[in-house]
Amino acid sequence: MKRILINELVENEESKISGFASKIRDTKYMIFVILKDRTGSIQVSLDKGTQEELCKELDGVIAGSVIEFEGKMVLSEYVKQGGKEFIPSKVNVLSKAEASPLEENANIDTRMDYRWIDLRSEKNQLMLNVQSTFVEGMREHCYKEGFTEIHTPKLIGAASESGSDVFEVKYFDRKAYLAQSPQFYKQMALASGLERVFEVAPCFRAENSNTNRHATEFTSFDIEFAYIDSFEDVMDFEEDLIIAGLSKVKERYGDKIKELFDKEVIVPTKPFPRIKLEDLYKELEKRYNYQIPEFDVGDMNAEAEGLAYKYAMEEFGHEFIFITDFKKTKRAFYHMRKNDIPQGFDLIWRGAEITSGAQREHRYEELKKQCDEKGLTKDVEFYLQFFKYGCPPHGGFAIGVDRFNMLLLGLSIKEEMFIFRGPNRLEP
Ligand code: AMO
Repeated sequence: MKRILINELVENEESKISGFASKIRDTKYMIFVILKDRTGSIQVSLDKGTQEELCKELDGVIAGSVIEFEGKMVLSEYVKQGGKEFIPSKVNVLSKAEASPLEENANIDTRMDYRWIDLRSEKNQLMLNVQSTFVEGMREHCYKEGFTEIHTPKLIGAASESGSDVFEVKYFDRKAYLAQSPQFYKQMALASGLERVFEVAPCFRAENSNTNRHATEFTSFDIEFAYIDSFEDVMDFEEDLIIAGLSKVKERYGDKIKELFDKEVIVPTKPFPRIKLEDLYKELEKRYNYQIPEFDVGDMNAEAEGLAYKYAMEEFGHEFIFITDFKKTKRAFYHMRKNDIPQGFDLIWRGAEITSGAQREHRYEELKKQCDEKGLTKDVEFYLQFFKYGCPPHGGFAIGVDRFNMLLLGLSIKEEMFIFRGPNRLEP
């Protein structure tokens, strides 16, 4: 008999189901197993009087075990689990579990030690499925818009993202680095004649920071496309991309997210508000008496991001806000500049930066000048070559997938990631 899923069970039809036993209750006359698969759960009821042999199969079997049952689903007004129960005629214990070392209210670090058990909860299953659905919605949008998915190397010969620290690895008799971003290679794809590319892949950052939004390895949804007129085109595309991702999440899981996380999935309207950094500073000062510290002038910091969100909500009733016109000393060398202003942006959502993006400098001479200015030319010699033999004007951005989902569900990044990597965390 072929396994069927719990939500496919038909009353009184002989069927086979299997899954984790999330609860086993052994009473005087009955044994009740709550069996869970990816579609839901059902109570399996065994009568000690009439099903003695079957009950014996469950001797010493505790919650966490994986069990297969053959039998029939019947309707019962006494059962809480959706008024349905499963009456087995056969029991097959596929994997016998030991007692879970994870107590119900364990702290996040203990939960991470036993992450695979922790992830079995309904909330965590939803969290992972929401992330998958968000990416699915964005991928679909990219395919629809003529994008090609690429896979760039993560082992590279030079640091790929100035401004963030890089992990060094021993590479035979020389040094290699873990890619901080696919930045150089997604641009190379455009110099290769692909006009629109995306990649969903890990980025590695050797940032020794323990915040609720930084990981040393995270997943980035990277976009790069050619023949743009300005970075406005890049922001326009990001609006559509996020709307596609969030629409899919809302449609599939909006109610469940409200129920389990008490968070509303709001599909944003277009256009998202856009503001120049200088104007934002003025608003933050006027409204919240906030002044950016000297060190961060020309850039944002965590506090300013929180307030920018507050401002966007108050002024525009919008959860998203694009910030533009950063200072050139604070932005990557590859941003195109106009009147000395980097043609880039950050996107803030629910109090944190979820994206950086820009129109790129595609003119070899200009780019080389900007590299020289930052003292990088030697390190990025290979990258400069991409622009020597013809390259269309282009731009792009990256969305931190983990950070996005964390904000969507109101979690910390440790709680949100499938497996978190931080300065003190390399296991499991
Ligand atoms: P940036 O460095 O701003 O831009 O990264 C893009 C987005 O990635 C996420 N992010 C992180 N998420 C978790 N942990 C971290 N340590 C971390 N660092 C960044 C954030 C951030 O907005 N090459 C450019 C993008 C581009 O211009 O296309 C870049 O990497 O959500």
